[in-house]
Amino acid sequence: MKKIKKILNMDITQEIHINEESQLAALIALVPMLVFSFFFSTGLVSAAETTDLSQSITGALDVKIVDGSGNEVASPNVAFPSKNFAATSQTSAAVLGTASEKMRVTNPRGNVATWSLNLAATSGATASWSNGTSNYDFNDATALAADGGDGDSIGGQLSVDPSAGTLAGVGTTSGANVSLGAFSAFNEGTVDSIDILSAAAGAQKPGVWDLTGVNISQSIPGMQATGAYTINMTLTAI
Ligand SMILES: [Ca+2]
Ligand SMILES: [Ca+2]
Repeated sequence: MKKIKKILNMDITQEIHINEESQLAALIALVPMLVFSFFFSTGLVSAAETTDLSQSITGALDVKIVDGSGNEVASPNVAFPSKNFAATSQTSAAVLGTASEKMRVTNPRGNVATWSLNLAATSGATASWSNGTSNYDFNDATALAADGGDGDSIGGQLSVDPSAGTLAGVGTTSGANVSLGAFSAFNEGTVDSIDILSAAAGAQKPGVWDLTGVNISQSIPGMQATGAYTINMTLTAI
């Protein structure tokens, strides 16, 4: 009887041992499932999509006449000093580009450094100063404001000297490699446009520059009738 009891004890012990192994095996089998479940629940299995953001910046090479605050001047004007009627020719001098009417060139391009700024009569080589009834020339090289061999019958010549002008870079713009033009005078069919500023290859790009202090001078024929004369000129940046 005692022996049987011992055997039973042994059997019972064996039974328990079998159960422990079984639970361990079940736990080992559960580990990959737990790991998979962990990754799945934390989102490491995911999908993706991409999108572009876009931004356009527009602009073109430009010249404007601006005031001291950089605002475009509505009706730019260069007033030569008044002259008395005279029997012989005389000259009148003025300045193109002042603190309140600066010539501002804007090059917004990042890949082109070169440009030039020129001055020409808006109506072209046959333009003239006019007070509505009388005229005088702006591109006749004949001495003493006499008429020469050009297409009209009036004398007078406009000369432009940018060389003493003042160039100023706007903001962080450098003035390096931007050059003031040389003295020149309009001469019908020969000099119909005068370069007053030009940027070489090394000029900053993009950049913004202000030009002031370009001296201009006009010869007026003797016996020119009184009146308020005007001629319209165009600044072009190319
Ligand atoms: Ca002429
Ligand atoms: Ca002439």
